[in-house]
Amino acid sequence: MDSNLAAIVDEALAAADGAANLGDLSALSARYLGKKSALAAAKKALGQLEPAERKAAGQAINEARERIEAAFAARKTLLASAERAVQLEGERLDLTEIYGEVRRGHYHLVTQARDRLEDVFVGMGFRVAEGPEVETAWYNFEALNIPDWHPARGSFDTIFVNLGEPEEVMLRSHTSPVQIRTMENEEPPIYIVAPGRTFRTDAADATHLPAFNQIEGLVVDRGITMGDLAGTIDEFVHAFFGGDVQSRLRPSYFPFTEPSAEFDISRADGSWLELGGCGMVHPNVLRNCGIDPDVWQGFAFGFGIDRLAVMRYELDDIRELVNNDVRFLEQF
Ligand code: FA5
Repeated sequence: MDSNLAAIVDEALAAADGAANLGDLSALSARYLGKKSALAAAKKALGQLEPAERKAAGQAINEARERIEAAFAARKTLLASAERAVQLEGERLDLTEIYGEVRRGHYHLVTQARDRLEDVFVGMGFRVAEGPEVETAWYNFEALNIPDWHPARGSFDTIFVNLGEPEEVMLRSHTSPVQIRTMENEEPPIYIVAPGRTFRTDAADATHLPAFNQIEGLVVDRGITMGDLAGTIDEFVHAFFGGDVQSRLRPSYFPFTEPSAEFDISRADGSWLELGGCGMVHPNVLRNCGIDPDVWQGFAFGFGIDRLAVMRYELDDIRELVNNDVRFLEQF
């Protein structure tokens, strides 16, 4: 009986090892472990043995079955993974065949400008903050000292969203709401820049886009003066454009800064180019955010990133940035 069983096991193990695929393996498994197998027959024959012999013989048959089952299971795992690898290889799509040679892309030039701006400001000690693109009238206007009767609301050419009260929810028309969100949530001193998308009803032309990018700067600390603002802008302009470029402030008006200024940068031909607006944070704005203007002062600035890219890369038309013509974009 024992030598007979050993022969069955040897034969079954060799058969499992030799199975070329899962189909063959399943047929062999039926032959060595199924109802008509030699093993099943041996089990049936147990009944004819003396009770004393029956136990040991039964155990031997069970052990033989376990060894055969283990061999089949191991072979099954191996064949299944090999068959899967063949299947995956067959289904693999070689996309390079469709597009020919693989070309490496790069960031869009507005993203490059934005990344560089962040690098320069982080190098100067600012932190990058963010805010939502859909805003309420409180953040886009009220808290920035622009009540609903204020004529300045009109100058922002706002795109309103049909939600809640009329003119209550809008696509932000500038990044200045991030000033409010930051001051509401953080204690001074505050040194942040907030780049992001902004939206206005402006029709697209050579210098305007309806969806464009701004970067906002905000500093709130003790003893901050207009000199700090001018120095920060000058430092930034040198770091971003290089040592030869100068900056200047010109008096202007924004409801959320007092005094307010536009800032320009010098061009090679000696003329000046407007970059954005800035000023000392208006005491009403600080108060709206629960900050005491007798203790804390601040300055803020905001300018267009797309316009900055236009200047830096000397483009003729801002619309080139959104036409998505790869032949144009891959030059930068
Ligand atoms: C503002 O949006 C103020 N929030 C800036 C500011 C911040 C002032 C903090 C004081 C303190 P203004 O509307 O001028 O200001 O827009 C700022 C810049 O955004 C412009 O100088 C310009 O560079 C850019 N910009 C405005 N409209 C467009 C447009 N349609 N397309 C492209 N760039 C634009």
